[in-house]
Amino acid sequence: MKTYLPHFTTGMVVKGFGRGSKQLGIPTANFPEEVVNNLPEEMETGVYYGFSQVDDGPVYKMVMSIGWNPYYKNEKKSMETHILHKFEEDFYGRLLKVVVLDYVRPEMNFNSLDDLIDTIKSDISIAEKNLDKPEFVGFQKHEFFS
Ligand code: ADP
Ligand code: RBF
Ligand code: MG
Repeated sequence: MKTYLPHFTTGMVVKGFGRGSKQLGIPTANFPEEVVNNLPEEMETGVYYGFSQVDDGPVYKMVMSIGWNPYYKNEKKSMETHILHKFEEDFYGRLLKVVVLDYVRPEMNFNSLDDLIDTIKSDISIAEKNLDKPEFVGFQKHEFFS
């Protein structure tokens, strides 16, 4: 495990870049700039997984992308959480708590949107599986979550 993990953080869900991630079936709840700027300096950009909670709702598994999104040539660093649960409604403006537990891979560039999506789907399977491991399961009931 990386020295800066687990990493606990909280922030309000803000509007992202509006690229239609939701239309692709992979909505990502974006954190505000201040939260992104407060990440540990040593924390590499890339894909991570852990657990997340919206307000005082249930704690769900999540995958997170931290970085510059080379596929979209972003100028701003972002921190986007895709929660592994089907929500009935959007939750912009609500409080999102996350614990980042493990690193999957660095950020990559892709030749097509399909390749990006296939890779994200594989990230999701990895998270889904690994978060059941004994070293991680306990975090779902961590006192950090309300
Ligand atoms: P934006 O560019 O504004 O971030 P997205 O298409 O990425 O737009 O959609 C993100 C929004 O979708 C989140 O802010 C949240 O309100 C909502 N949402 C619904 N289901 C999920 C989910 N499973 N994971 C993350 N966000 C979700
Ligand atoms: N964007 C990239 O440019 N490169 C990546 O390697 C990448 N990996 C991602 C992994 C996950 C698990 C998620 C949720 C997003 C990732 N993204 C990546 C960000 C993606 O470009 C962004 O969520 C788009 O809005 C999807 O349409
Ligand atoms: Mg988003």
